[in-house]
Amino acid sequence: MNTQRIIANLEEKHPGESEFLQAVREVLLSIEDVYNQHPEFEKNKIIERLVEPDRIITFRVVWEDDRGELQVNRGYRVQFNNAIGPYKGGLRFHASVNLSILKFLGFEQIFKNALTTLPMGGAKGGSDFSTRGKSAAEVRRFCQAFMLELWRNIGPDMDVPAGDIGVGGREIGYLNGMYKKLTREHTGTLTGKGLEYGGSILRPEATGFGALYFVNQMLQDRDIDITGKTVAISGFGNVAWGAATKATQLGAKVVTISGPDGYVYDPEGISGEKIDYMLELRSSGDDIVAPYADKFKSATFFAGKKPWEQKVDIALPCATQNELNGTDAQQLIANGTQCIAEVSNMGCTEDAAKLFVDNKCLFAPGKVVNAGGVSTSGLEMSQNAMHISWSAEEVDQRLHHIMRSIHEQCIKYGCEGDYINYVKGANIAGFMKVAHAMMSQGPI
Ligand code: 2IT
Repeated sequence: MNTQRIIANLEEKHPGESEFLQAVREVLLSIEDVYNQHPEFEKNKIIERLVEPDRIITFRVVWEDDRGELQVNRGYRVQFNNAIGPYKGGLRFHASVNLSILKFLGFEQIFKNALTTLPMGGAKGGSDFSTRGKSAAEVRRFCQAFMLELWRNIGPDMDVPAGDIGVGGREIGYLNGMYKKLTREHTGTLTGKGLEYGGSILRPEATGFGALYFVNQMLQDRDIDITGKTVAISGFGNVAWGAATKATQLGAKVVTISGPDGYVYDPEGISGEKIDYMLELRSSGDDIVAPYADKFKSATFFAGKKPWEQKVDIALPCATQNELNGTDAQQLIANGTQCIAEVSNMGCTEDAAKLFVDNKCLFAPGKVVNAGGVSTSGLEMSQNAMHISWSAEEVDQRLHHIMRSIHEQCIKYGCEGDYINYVKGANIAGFMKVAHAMMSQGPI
């Protein structure tokens, strides 16, 4: 494979899509050697096919705000690759959403989903609509208008959306309600549903819980005990909440959370009612964490700063893409941080990720660390298909098993002497599965 040529072609074709190009570069550079050892990949034009989505659907979403004024947003669904199963991936509602971001997320989702061991293809969707500052009625009207267009393109064996940033239980409820109304079928076409209408127990916690199971595996592999370790978490949404909950349960001490306004440092640990307070902060809709430091006197708020400047043992970006840059990485390395795990998708910039790998840090990428979320969505699909529901123990056991299996795949493909290159391991393992599935099914 001529990686440079493929990347140059893509850059020429999609000049503005910086996030998508970044995600593609990371995968191609990881798999280059393996790819060149298998001439059948080249012969089947696997890379050229993989970087082109199966299809992209864009649509207009018109909804009425509380003043009676019409608002127009753009909706998207990027159905990237269904070689190993129905399209699967979240919906992101955020003002920053554009095609580059959804293509990067959809591309990452292909490999992530392949690693989960479950039969799911890769997709992503969403809208440039932001729930911030919107009333509950506005969010409901938007979700209904969004589904009015999307419903023909999804289905339980075709494409199964879920949540992502800005799309939680409330939004999935409205989306599912409208889908059910339009199709007259109650199928498992969305995941992240409420427990009363087909959702899986543990799905809200799953991304954060799975991430901590994975981090614990990474540490145990190096004979490091997580008990008593300090943890910096960014973000304060559903993923950060799940990660803080499980980190605390495992005996670690979470000392930061963050929002667009800055971060709070709480040396006494963010546990118990403080974790519950994160949910309250989130549901206020203001998207700020500063009130935490007013409520809990042990905490200090740092306006406009990121938590990576604090000296901690474990760093967990849980907010959004490229939230940890090269300068942050240098700071973490200088502080002797023992483990950095991306819980957000592509949480680290390219130079930050490269610094961690070059310095042989214990570092893992989002597509393995956060795979517990979509895995539990896959388990929700299984339960829906069988018309049953599993207990918390059953789901948690399966989640554990999946995260262990992902870790093993990283070791299998990522061993470089006594260093485990999780980026390389994840990309090769995911790629091999998808490439073989594509070749078995012909040039389509
Ligand atoms: O990034 C992700 O894996 C998600 N937002 C979850 C996707 C899903 O289908 O549960």
